Amino acid sequence: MAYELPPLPYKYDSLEPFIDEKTMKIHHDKHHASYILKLNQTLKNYPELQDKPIESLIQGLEDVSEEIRESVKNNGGGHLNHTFFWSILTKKLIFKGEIFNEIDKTFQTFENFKEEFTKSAMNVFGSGWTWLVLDGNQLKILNTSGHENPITHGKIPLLVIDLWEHAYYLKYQNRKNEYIESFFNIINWKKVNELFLKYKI
Ligand code: MN3
Repeated sequence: MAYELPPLPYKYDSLEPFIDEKTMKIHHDKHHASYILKLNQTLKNYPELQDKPIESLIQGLEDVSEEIRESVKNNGGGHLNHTFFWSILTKKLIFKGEIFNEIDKTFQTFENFKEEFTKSAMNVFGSGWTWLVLDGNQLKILNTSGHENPITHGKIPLLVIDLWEHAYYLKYQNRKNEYIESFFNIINWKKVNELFLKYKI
């Protein structure tokens, strides 16, 4: 058994004009695929880890042999983060749900949330991710670097933006702020709401 690249849950051009088809194609077919390839190479001599769901592998990173832990964190994290990222993106969607009440409760207004999330994303230095997570019952915005995933630290991801340059550079070049602004047009709030309802205590 080996990890496999899951197909994108929509077409490469579905997120146009916010994320362009070419970026999606390279990002999914080349970058995401390469993390899986390297993860499988890393686990070649560890058959007991090859059948684990990717979430369990990353959640239990501390139990992974030190020899391969960094590679599992980077490449397994790359696989998990990208799979999650694709799943919370969608074509324009009108949706209302409890997650918005919780956002208002935590950040006062949606605009405040958007502002804080954007600020946090702009502060990611180098390659990383900005997340909305559930920490117990509390919504929090946090950044991780490389391909670290918050589940390693017991927090549950609800939403994420990929801030590696490969995620936006073809279309946006240095205009990272425009990419983040665009991201807010293609969030799958229905999915985020489902996760919130599933994992809130
Ligand atoms: Mn990426």
